[in-house]
Amino acid sequence: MPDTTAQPNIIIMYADDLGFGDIGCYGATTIPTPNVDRLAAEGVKFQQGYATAATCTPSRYSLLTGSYPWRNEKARILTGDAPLIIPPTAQTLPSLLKQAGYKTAIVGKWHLGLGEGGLDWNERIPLTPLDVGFDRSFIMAATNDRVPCVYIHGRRVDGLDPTDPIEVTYDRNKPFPGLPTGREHPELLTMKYSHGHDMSIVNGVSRIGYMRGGTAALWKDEEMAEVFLDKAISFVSEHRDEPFFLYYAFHQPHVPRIPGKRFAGTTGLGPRGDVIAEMDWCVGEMMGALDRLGVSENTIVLFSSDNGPVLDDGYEDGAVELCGDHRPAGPLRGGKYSMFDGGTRVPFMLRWTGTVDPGESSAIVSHVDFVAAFASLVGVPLDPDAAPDSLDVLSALLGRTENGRHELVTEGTQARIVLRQGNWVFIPPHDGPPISNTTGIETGNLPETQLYDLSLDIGQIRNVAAEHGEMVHKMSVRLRAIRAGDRTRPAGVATQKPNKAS
Ligand code: NG6
Ligand code: CA
Repeated sequence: MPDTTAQPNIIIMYADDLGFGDIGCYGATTIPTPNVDRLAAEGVKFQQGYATAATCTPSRYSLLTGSYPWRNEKARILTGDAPLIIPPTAQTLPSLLKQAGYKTAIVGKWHLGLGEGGLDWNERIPLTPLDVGFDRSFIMAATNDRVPCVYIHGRRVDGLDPTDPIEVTYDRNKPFPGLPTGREHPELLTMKYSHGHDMSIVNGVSRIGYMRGGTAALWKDEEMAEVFLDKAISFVSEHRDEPFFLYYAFHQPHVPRIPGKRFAGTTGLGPRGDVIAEMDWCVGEMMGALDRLGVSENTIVLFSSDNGPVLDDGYEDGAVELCGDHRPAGPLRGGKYSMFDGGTRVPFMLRWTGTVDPGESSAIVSHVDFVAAFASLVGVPLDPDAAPDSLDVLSALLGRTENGRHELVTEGTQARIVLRQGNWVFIPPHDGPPISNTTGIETGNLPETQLYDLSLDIGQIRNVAAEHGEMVHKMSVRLRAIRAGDRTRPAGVATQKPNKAS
């Protein structure tokens, strides 16, 4: 039972584009994920755990701020040179834990912007994770398919040789003269692109954006898993004797999928399966480290994913051809980018050995709730204007009740928002293709209103809008009100001292 002095360590392990059906404990049979499966078996496994968005930046924005992403128009997939989109004054998940005395760190994918615009990558970076609540930061700026392909340690590019400065641009009209691109020199590529990703070539792979210089600092994709794991374990070891918070944000299974030698070719599903197996190994290594350090019982471990799955996300890596019977989104419709549940319903589990009873939960919970729930756990009051959409669902997260959220807003790409109430899902009419011609994923765009009853129809096959006019009306009015500015966290919630979870 958490008492008023509960200060367990907290680790959030966050996969990138891992689907609801991609791991064993959620039904996958072809990709071995013994470590994540063990984590689930030792904790609470959520059947209705959600990201707020079907893409990365907005989803991570919510996790750290407790705000729905569409409230900030900058919370869309960012380029690698975009400015920081979280105001340094905001109360965030790491900053509130810091208020409670935690040491805080991020290791892995960031994708929430750096600096103030016009960043010089060779200088001290003015705005980084260190300015929104993290004591330590070892990150990639954006995604593994976007330049700059370097690690950033604190405020500096890691391993940069000052005599070989880095330049970065996302201006399509300004490729660096004389430097080969994927589009002009496909013969130089070790993995071909299928759409986009035809600009600078780094490590044999063409990326989004142009960069030159910084040769000594360039990452090697096949080593990235171990590089991040090493940093993550060092942080935990160094802070074993004080409360710590680690946001360990994997790059897997985002494109380009390039596993280390140990996992290449191990799954039969091609690189996408192999990097999921590799990510699972990282989870196991971290769990082993917690055991060795003797902190497993005093550490909450959360595992989830920033958005749903995609097979062809821009490289010819065999993900489509080798998928076989594997269903990355499990029984759900759509995937990454989609307004359907496959976009945002993700693997979601919490282990707190000795405190939380193992089991399954059908409570509806969202990453946006971590701010209020953990504020409540550690007894830090939330600022009145902080985390406008974060609900204190701590009891549900700890598996003590099935009462999670009644209402939830999620979004597909382009901030197209969807309302869930109870088991009803309401998707407003939208222009645009019903199926993406690049990824082949159903977007959720349809000229008519859609209403689904998930209690009978988890696959969102039967649109019952015509039979439930009143529900459609009620939900469209509510969605408009929320969009127009209604905050969804009742004022005053999560400002009281904890203990109510017990
Ligand atoms: C898209 C990229 C995709 C991926 C995504 C971001 C193209 C054609 N597609 O624009 O490959 O990088 O952005 O993914 O460039 S996310 O998980 O970080 O949101
Ligand atoms: Ca993602």
